Amino acid sequence: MFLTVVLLVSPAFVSITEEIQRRRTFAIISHPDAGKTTLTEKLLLYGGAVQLAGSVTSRKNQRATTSDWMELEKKRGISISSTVLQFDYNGYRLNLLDTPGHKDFSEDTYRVLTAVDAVVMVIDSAKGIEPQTRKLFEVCRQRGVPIFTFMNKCDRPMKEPLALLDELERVLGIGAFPVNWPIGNGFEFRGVFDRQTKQMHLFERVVGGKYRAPVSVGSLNDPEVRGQLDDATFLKTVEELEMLEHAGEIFDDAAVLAGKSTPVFFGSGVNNFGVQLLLDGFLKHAPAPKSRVMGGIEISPANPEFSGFIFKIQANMDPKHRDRIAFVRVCSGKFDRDMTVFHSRSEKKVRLSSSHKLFGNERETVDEAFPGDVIGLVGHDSFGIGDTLTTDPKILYKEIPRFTPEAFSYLHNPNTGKYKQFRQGLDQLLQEGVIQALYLRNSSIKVPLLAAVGPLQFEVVQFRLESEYGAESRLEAAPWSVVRWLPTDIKEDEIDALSLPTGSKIAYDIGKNPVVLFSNDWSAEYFAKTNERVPLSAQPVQTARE
Ligand SMILES: Nc1nc2c(ncn2[C@@H]2O[C@H](COP(=O)(O)OP(=O)(O)OP(=O)(O)O)[C@@H](O)[C@H]2O)c(=O)[nH]1
Ligand SMILES: [Mg+2]
Repeated sequence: MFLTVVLLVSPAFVSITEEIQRRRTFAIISHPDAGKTTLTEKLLLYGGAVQLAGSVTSRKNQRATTSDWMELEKKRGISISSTVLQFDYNGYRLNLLDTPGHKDFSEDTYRVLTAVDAVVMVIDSAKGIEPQTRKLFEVCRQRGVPIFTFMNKCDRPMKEPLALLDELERVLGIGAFPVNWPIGNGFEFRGVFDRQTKQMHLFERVVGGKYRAPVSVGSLNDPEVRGQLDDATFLKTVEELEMLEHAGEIFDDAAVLAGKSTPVFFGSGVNNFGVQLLLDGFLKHAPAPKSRVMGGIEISPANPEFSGFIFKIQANMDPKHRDRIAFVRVCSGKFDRDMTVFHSRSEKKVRLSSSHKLFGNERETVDEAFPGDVIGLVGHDSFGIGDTLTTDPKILYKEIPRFTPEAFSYLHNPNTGKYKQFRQGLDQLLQEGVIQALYLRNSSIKVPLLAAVGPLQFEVVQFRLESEYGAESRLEAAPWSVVRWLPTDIKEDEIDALSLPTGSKIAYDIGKNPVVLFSNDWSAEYFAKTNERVPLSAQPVQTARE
C-alpha cells in the first residue's frame, strides 16, 4: 500500500507543492500617505533584499524608494502605479505589491487585489481608519482575502491603541487581535511588547531609518530592559496588557484566513520599529496560494496545467528598454520559459520566451515560476489586461473588475509635427488601461475624448506622453461627469430615436459599444425615465472571451 502511494507521487509534483507552500503573495494597501511605500522599503531592508532603505544620496523631498520609480512619483512623493517586488526571506519566496492610495489610481490597486493571497493594511495611528482604507477593505472582504493590520506612525501622537482596535471592529466590522502592543506613544514611543513570546522589544532610532534599528529584547521583569523605560510608560503598558489578557481573546488562525479577524501589529515604518515582527508574524500566519473557482470549476494551484492571468500592463519601466511588460499572476502549474500557451483573447497559441522576475523597475530573466509568482512578459502586443494564459484552454479567469469613469477631458496635440509620438504614446496608455478613449457620434471632432476614474490620471497621461514619448499635450475640460453604456445590440435608428436630455451626447467606446454622456446624475436619471425600454449600465457588457 505504502509503495503504491510513493509511486503515484512523482518528484515533479512534490517539488511543485513545496514551491507553492513557500510562496507568499501580498499587497500593501491604505489611504494615501499612511506609509505603504515606506513600509515596503523597510520590509525589503529587513527581508535582506536591499542593504539601505532609500538612497543615501537622495535629497530632501526627493525620494528614492525602490517601489516609487516613476519620474512623477519621485517628484510628487506619492505612488501612482503599483509595483511588484519579488525576494526570498527565511526560505519563503515573497511577491510583494506596493499599491497607490489615491482614489484616482484605485483601478490599478483593485486589479492588484485580484492577484494576491493576503494584504497588509497600513493605518496612520494618529488618524485611524480613513475613507480609502475603508473602500479597499470592502473589496478585500468581498474577495475573502486575509488582512494583516500595521498601525503605523506610533512615533507621532497617536490615538489610544484600544480605541484603534475598537475602530477596526466598529467601522470595518472585523475582529482585531493585537499580536503586539505599543510601549509609549509619540515622542516617547520606545517599542512593542510581543504578546506571543511575552518579550519587550525596545528600539533605538537611527538617523533617517536607513539601517535596521538596534533592539534590546527582554521580558517585562528584565531589569536591563525595564531600566530603559520611565515608570509612567511601564505602568501604562502593564495595565493595558493585563486588560487584554483579561479579555481572554485567543489568536484564531481560521478566522484570520477567512478574513473575519485581523492580526494587529504596532510600529513605525520610518523608524524601523516593529517591522521585523510584522514580517515574521505575517509569514507565520499568511496563506500560501489557494485554489481559485472560475465558472464553477475549481483550479488548484497544484493542477499540472499551467495557468495565470494578466492584471497589469506597463510600458517604459526601464528607460534602457523601451518596451511593455504584461504582469502575470501564476495560478496553477509550473511556468517554464519558452513554453507555448493558449492566449484567451486571441484564441491563439503563443510562445512565452521573454519572461522576467521583477523588483521595482529592475528585471531579471526567469526560467521557471510557480503559483503565487508574479512574472513580467515582454514583447506581446496582443496581450491585454484580464487575459488568461494557460496550457489548458478550458481554464478562463475573469478576475479583473471594471470601473466607471467619472472624469472626462479632450486631449489636444498642440504640435502637429509630433503627431506620431502623440498617437503612439496615447495608444500605449490606452492599452495599459490608465484611461479610456471615447468617440463622439456624428462628430467631426478628431480630438480624443478621454475618460478616467479620476482627474489625476489625466495628469499622468500628460506627464508620461512628454517624458516617455516627447509629445506635448493640452487638456480641455469636457462638459460631462457621468457615462452609461447602452445595450450592445441597439440599432442605429433606435439610437436616433432616443430622447436625450439637454447637454447629453452619444459616443462609442474603444470596442465600438455605444454610450451616453451626461452632465450629471440627475440627467442620467431623467434619461432612464424618458427612455424606459432602454436599460443603461454603468459597465460595458463583457464579451465571452474577455
Ligand atoms: N512620523 C512618521 N512618518 C512616517 C512613517 N511612515 C511613513 N511616514 C511618512 O509619511 C509620508 C507618506 O509615506 P509614504 O510611504 O509615501 O505613504 P504611502 O502610503 O506610500 O502614500 P501613497 O502611495 O501616495 O498613497 C512620508 O513623508 C513618510 O516619510 C512613520 O512611521 N512615522
Ligand atoms: Mg506609496
